[in-house]
Amino acid sequence: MTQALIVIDVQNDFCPGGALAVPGGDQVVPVINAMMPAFDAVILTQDWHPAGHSSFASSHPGKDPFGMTEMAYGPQVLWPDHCVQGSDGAAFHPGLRTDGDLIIRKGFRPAIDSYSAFFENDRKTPTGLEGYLRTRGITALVMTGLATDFCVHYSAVDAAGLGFAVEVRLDACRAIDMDGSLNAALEAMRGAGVTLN
Ligand code: VGL
Ligand code: ZN
Repeated sequence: MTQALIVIDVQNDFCPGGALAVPGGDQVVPVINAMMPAFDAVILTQDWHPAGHSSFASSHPGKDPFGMTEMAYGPQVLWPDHCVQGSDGAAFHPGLRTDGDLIIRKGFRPAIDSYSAFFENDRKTPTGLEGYLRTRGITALVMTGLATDFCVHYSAVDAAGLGFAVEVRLDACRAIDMDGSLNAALEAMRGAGVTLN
């Protein structure tokens, strides 16, 4: 079995002081760093939005962050401006080891958000990660990072659906938890056959 560690969106904007801070987001950094040496491959993702991205509430006059809108592909949460390409907020947390094998960026298409590391929020545009993993013979994934209830959740469910063995390490994740989104995410991951540890 070839096993990869997937490190989702451990970026400044998702850590305390950031534009879309996840409570305790920075606490995952030492946990994830310590996990890295045990894996055949380490893959990091970066949320990577152009300025004025359609997932930003600021792009929808009259709408507030954490409200909802309707996109061409369905309902979409509106977020504060975050992880703008090249900004400090989009950089990895300075304490995170980034000497992994691959960094994959997502959410760069102006009209589509992307929570999952595999498919964008239209649920069909691929990021390319599946091909990378398959061509490297990787069959098992351990997922960590931010946020448990959004990007980790969608990445884990997609990976399980693609046939990878998926474990989420909850001690290496933190959640946004708006309107019960953490419990819903845990249920969805369990239902998809993801192991929660
Ligand atoms: C994320 C909301 C918006 C995440 C990214 O990384 O979980 N959440 N963009
Ligand atoms: Zn985002």
